[in-house]
Amino acid sequence: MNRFISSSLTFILIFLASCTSAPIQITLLSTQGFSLGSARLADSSEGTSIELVAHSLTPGAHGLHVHETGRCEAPDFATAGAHYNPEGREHGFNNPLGHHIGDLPNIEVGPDGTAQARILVPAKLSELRGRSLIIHAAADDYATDPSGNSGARIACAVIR
Ligand SMILES: [Cu+2]
Ligand SMILES: [Zn+2]
Repeated sequence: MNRFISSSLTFILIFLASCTSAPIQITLLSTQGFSLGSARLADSSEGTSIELVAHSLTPGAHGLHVHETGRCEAPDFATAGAHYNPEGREHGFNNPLGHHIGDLPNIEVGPDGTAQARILVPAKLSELRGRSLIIHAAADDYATDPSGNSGARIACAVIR
């Protein structure tokens, strides 16, 4: 039920955003430079909505974050820096000292290696420009500082 309500709300927010701002489309690249999907970002009254579509991933939960620097360079996307954290907090929704603005819910990859997600980030799109969106090899545990034990950075997109 909660899931239904939140996805309905997200849908409405995306609809409203589509009336008021020009969304941007970004490409998620693997460390070898292949496309692993894309994301569409749009301003809304509540922040920025992200509509993500990905493929060729391992099934299961994968961490997803906004990282502070818009540089996706091989071999490991370390150039993207830490999670976007303008409020100087620790990592994780379940951390009493959390969480980063760049912390996002895990994406669920199906048995066919694809995933779709709609997410709302509590920051204006203009604030996210020049940063990056990253998918990790493992799930974010929502608690371990600074990155939720989510493993390697496997896909990266510059938010232009
Ligand atoms: Cu990350
Ligand atoms: Zn974080």
